[in-house]
Amino acid sequence: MNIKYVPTTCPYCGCGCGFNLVSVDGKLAGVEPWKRNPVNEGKLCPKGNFSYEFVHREDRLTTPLIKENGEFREATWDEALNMVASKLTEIKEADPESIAFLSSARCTNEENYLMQKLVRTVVGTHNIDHCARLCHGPTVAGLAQTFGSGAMTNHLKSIQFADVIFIIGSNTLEQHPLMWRRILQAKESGAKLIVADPRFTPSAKKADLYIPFKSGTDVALMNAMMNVIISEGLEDKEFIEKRTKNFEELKEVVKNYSPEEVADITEASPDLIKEAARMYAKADNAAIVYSMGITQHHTGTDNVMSTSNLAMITGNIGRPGTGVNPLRGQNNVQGACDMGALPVSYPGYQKVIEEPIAEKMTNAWGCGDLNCKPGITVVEMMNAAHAGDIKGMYIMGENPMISDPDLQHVKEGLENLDFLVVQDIFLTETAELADVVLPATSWAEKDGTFTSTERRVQYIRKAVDAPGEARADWAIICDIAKRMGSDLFNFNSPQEIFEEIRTVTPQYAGMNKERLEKPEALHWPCPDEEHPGSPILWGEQFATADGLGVLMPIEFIPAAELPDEEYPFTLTTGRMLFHWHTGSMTRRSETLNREVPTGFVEINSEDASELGIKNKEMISVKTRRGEVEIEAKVTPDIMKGIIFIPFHFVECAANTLTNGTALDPAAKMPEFKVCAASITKLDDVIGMEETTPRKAYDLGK
Ligand SMILES: Nc1nc2c(c(=O)[nH]1)N[C@H]1C(S)=C(S)[C@@H](COP(=O)(O)OP(=O)(O)OC[C@H]3O[C@@H](n4cnc5c(=O)[nH]c(N)nc54)[C@H](O)[C@@H]3O)O[C@H]1N2
Ligand SMILES: Nc1nc2c(c(=O)[nH]1)N[C@H]1C(S)=C(S)[C@@H](COP(=O)(O)OP(=O)(O)OC[C@H]3O[C@@H](n4cnc5c(=O)[nH]c(N)nc54)[C@H](O)[C@@H]3O)O[C@H]1N2
Ligand code: SF4
Ligand SMILES: [Mo]
Repeated sequence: MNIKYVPTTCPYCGCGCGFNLVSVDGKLAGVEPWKRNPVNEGKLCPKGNFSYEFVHREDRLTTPLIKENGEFREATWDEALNMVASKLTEIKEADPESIAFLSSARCTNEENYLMQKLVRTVVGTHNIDHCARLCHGPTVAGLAQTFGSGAMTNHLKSIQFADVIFIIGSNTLEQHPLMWRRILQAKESGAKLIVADPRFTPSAKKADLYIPFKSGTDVALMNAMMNVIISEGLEDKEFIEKRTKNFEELKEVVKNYSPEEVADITEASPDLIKEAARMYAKADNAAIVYSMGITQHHTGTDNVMSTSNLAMITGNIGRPGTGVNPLRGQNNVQGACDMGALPVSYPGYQKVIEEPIAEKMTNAWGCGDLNCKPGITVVEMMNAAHAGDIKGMYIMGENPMISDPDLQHVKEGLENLDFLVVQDIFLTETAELADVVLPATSWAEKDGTFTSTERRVQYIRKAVDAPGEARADWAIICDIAKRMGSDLFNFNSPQEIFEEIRTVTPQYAGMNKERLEKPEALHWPCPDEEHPGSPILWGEQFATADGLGVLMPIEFIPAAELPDEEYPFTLTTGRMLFHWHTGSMTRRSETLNREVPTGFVEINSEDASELGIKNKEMISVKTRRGEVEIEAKVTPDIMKGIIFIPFHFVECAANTLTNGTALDPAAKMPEFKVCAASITKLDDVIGMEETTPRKAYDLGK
């Protein structure tokens, strides 16, 4: 018996936990703790623990597929790669701007780097984006304006030094469990926890102070907290004076947002807002933790900048236990952004619109001229496909047929393409629509690096062989580039790619193999080999041109679609502990899927009793985009007037309902967290006396 322990990094969330994958005779058998790993010290959440279960599924993609007369047939790699290369070349020759690429936060830095290099140097467009757009796009856009750079300011461990932790719009316990462990450790040493969320989540239940408030009113809530802080003289005058600008303008705006004045908007108790403001401002060290509750709005960037306002006027930045901490979602969404899988930036956030940067990259890559026209974003790509302006699309490791807003619109867009390539590990709902499907290897079958939410760059290591003919994403991209005539993709290993990344990504320049091999790893920016890395940002100055933090006076703007007579509820969407996004992996994991086999809609107990809806009854939820039949989960843990659907389940897909038309102007984020919905009892619709719960969705073997 041949048993191997391979230390690697979790493929799910941005916490970036490490563990050992255990293989027995070439097959994964489980995971074992990696106790010396400083991120999680041997602990894991259920997704990490059972992350190996989907790897050997019988329905993994094992050969390339080509669609003929509406049916897939198996193809050789040669055939499939030639077809992709020639089709992309044909569309590109007509107009490079009519091709769009979705890169992947599930793939490695090396793979994202190559994807954007292919798009820029071979196709000649900047039409590349990925799920960060639907996630922390507003963080990148917002914090770039206020701090000069958009990433988590502190590392995870630093939260232990906080005296007060303010969580807004993050269900940390379920979505970033090993960050939550640090928060609990801080609580054990006396830190106080404030949680603001429309749902009384498992995280909120552990709070010392919980503020229920209405989805889509975050700016009003945070302005009210600042109103209290300033009117009671609790601001940090020295920090404001020395490190920031625009305070007077901010003061002028927030003076109109007293907790009493915003009560109608937020439905939050003025007393709770005051108490929260005082707790946060009076703490020696206070940290803000946020995630999708803040970003997924058409005012996502405003919401983000409000968090930085709050931190800066109280001087809570640049020290352990403080900071603005956006918890990045996917295992490598930080890295995919760092690598330039974005329509506006090259690796290291160097802007595509700047002529000297284009010249620098042309020289670095030895390629032809690079243009300075920013590309289009995820939702814009789908709109352009719909309109016939985008003709070809290449989707690597994303499943927009469940994860993008307004699925009917997405489907029509993808069906309208002349050519769609999907590169995935499973035949997803999106891959079903492709002309060519390319089988990729999973994280357990390849080497490379992921960058976690705390800007820590860590290795993943191959533990087992890929099934059938599946190939690593980086190798597939190199082959396509070569077949499209490029000689800039002669890489034999992820390490070779990483060496090139270091030369063009200033933040990664000092990260060599020897340093990354150590479990302590490195946090960017790490500009040279002597630099120790940067777990905490903005201790002395910000990354803005003059080094000052920018306070942003922000007025509250309501959500784009508000409840009315026809659609009286506010629908918000999100996630749960046991499932991951579109379920492609967690629903194929027996243990995880057993926990929660299908979706549901949370509805407040009083609302339910007014409508005569019983727990577990099948009901219909409808919005202007569509309708789903779904099981009711009647609970006091959600505010009256608000309903919540986790978006993991195709049979009752939340995104059939969500609003894809209202986009954040800076970040192009759709409003996943608010739209207007109505609820109907199915008995009323189809005249049934009793409805039986639907059988769990069957994903086959
Ligand atoms: N188990 C699991 N973990 C995950 C993921 C997963 O799919 N499953 N996905 C990962 C990814 S990519 C991401 S981005 C993160 C996301 O992590 P989170 O942001 O924590 O997850 P969500 O459930 O989307 O939303 C968080 C909270 O926002 C609240 N909320 C709803 N509307 C509003 C509002 O208007 N304002 C505020 N302040 N709060 C609101 C919801 O009630 C919810 O509790 O999780 C990562 N971790
Ligand atoms: N309603 C609603 N919608 C949302 C959200 C919400 O809160 N509400 N959240 C949004 C957010 S924050 C996010 S991040 C997105 C996520 O949206 P997606 O990124 O589309 O979701 P995933 O299910 O993570 O898709 C990843 C795909 O990559 C594949 N994959 C896994 N590993 C590999 C690999 O190594 N190589 C390749 N080629 N493929 C691989 C998986 O099989 C899967 O199909 O969803 C967004 N959509
Ligand atoms: S907390 Fe995140 S990184 Fe850690 S085991 Fe769970 S899913 Fe994986
Ligand atoms: Mo995300």
